[in-house]
Amino acid sequence: EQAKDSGKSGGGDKKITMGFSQIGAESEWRTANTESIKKAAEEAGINLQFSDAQQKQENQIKAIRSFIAQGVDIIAFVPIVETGWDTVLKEAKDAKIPVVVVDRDVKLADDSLYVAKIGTDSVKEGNNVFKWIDEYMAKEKKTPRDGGSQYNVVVLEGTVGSSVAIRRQEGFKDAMAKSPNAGKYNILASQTGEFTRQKGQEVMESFLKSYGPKIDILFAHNDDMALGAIQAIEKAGLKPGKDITIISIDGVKGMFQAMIDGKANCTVECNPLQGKLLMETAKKILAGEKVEKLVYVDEGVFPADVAAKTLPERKY
Ligand code: GZL
Repeated sequence: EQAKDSGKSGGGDKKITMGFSQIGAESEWRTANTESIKKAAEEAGINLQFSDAQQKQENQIKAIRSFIAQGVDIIAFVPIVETGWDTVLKEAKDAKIPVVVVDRDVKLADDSLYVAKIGTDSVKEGNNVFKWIDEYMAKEKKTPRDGGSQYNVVVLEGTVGSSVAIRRQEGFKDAMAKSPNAGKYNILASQTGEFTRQKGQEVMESFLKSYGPKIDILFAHNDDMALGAIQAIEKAGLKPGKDITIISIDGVKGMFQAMIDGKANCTVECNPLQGKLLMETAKKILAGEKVEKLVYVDEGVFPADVAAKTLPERKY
């Protein structure tokens, strides 16, 4: 018997309408993520209703409610923080509108409230950060700046409560705990810089005031905060990338340039180009095809010594 036509497209050739709630424009990475989604929607012939939440979860919830009221065919969103989504996603399910989670994770009582998650493995990114640091400090035979027996580390964390900040920190600490060199590292301070350049600079200024001469390593949860911190380190009369070893996550062009300038040491890629996979997944869902619950996009690790060669190939 012909499945009851819910009036939703995907089966026939009626244009698909997708409601997309993006968190904002806080970093070069986010901008690239947005561009990728808009470009992919256009190429896929999908009508994109795009909403920018200006970093507020309540604006995302409002946007999702308006997509439900509009009767879009499918909803996709980047959850700025991982909790607080159960009610609004239940409303989408009751309205028979499938939901795809993009980039960050949600924590729900009932995982059936979303059909698929497309993004990156934040724990692995955190693991890669520590593994690179451990190899680099050994290879460079660096001595701790305070003459002690441990490398002192400061951390600029991402948005409080975001799955990415929680998992990157977890991955970093797990890899450290598992390393035979765990005793060589001491996390002096760890505070959110909200993924922005401005806040990263401000928090690094406070770290330098409290611990300046002791800091050996900066781990920033994203490149934008690292770029802000580099300005603070220079203002304090120190050499970023030399006095303080700097590693962050994303792999944006600005960070490649900083490495070419000798002011940073490594970036762990987190791939924002998720638009094409999202649109393909949306079409499959609306055509009634089975899709993977969780798909990770590819990502690598880029130390300073490959930065100049790699920069021309970078797409974001
Ligand atoms: C990572 C993404 C993070 C980036 C930041 O998956 O959610 O948000 O690392 C961005 O640059 O602000």
